[in-house]
Amino acid sequence: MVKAVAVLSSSEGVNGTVHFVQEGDGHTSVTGHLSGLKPGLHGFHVHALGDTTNGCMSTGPHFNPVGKEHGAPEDEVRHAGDLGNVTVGENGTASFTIVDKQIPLSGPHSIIGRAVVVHADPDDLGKGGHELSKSTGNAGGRLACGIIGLQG
Ligand SMILES: [Cu+2]
Ligand SMILES: [Zn+2]
Repeated sequence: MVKAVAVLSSSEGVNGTVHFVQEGDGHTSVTGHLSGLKPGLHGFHVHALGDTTNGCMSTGPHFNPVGKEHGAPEDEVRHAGDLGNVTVGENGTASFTIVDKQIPLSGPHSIIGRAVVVHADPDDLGKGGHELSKSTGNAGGRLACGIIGLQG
């Protein structure tokens, strides 16, 4: 069993920890806790690069190893990194578990060394009709990010 963790922080007071566990059947369980966010939906993705030299901007686009358009987690056409939205409650925190089969922790499409990003706005899951819907889900600014690293 491979495990990984990403620690998110930002100067705007958004913090969190996201744990990843690759199950034997190829699915990865993602369990996260975030705080300091405004209530509502926030886009949540794996971005391609584990580079935060220019903050979350340098984590690149959504992880997309097979060259598809942006979509919802349950869609056939989606970026591997498209994990949809997390729901933040009135107290500004979110606790969630996502199970996904396109974000392995080993092999050629591994997400180790890439980054998780939480956005300012909801991800429209490719269906908003905005010019950015098919690339980013029009999820707005990158509020916080963390590099996905192996965990013992
Ligand atoms: Cu993103
Ligand atoms: Zn995407």
